[in-house]
Amino acid sequence: MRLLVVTLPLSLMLAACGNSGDEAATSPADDAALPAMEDATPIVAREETTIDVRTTWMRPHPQGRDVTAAYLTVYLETGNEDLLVSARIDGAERVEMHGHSMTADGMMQMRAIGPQHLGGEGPLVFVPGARHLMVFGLPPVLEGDNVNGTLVFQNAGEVPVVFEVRNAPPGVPSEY
Ligand SMILES: [Cu+2]
Repeated sequence: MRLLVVTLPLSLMLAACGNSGDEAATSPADDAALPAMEDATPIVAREETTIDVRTTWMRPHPQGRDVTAAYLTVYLETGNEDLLVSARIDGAERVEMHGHSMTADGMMQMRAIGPQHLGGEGPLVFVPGARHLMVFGLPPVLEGDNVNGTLVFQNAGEVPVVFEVRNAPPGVPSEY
């Protein structure tokens, strides 16, 4: 799997990822510095499931950028397990699932992650500063816009979602 890595001091990480400011910092040299982290796709039983997706929101594009981040929480409503394989957003060139990890020297890395398991461990949470969707090549969106997307699950198939464009997480005043 291709790795997309941004290494920044922790203090910059929220701004970098939430506001998508530093995707351009990625370089092959960063990849070489990465510890080996295999994205072995979990094996998930084939079964019928139903999925409930909540708290779907997306940040407005930072000025002059075409990269932003989107967030959501996925609940398994019926069934034992499923796998979130990928996500699409209407009008975007591509969407990657990203995660963060801390290196031994205290740097945060943001990297593309593989399919995400949904099951006994509770809901699959995508929030600022942690697992998130990175949205590339979407024409600029503004607070108040709604953007359609699709989550692709192994068992539940394609689940449509609507991302509300907000400056702050739902429930937090947007001056936050
Ligand atoms: Cu990211």
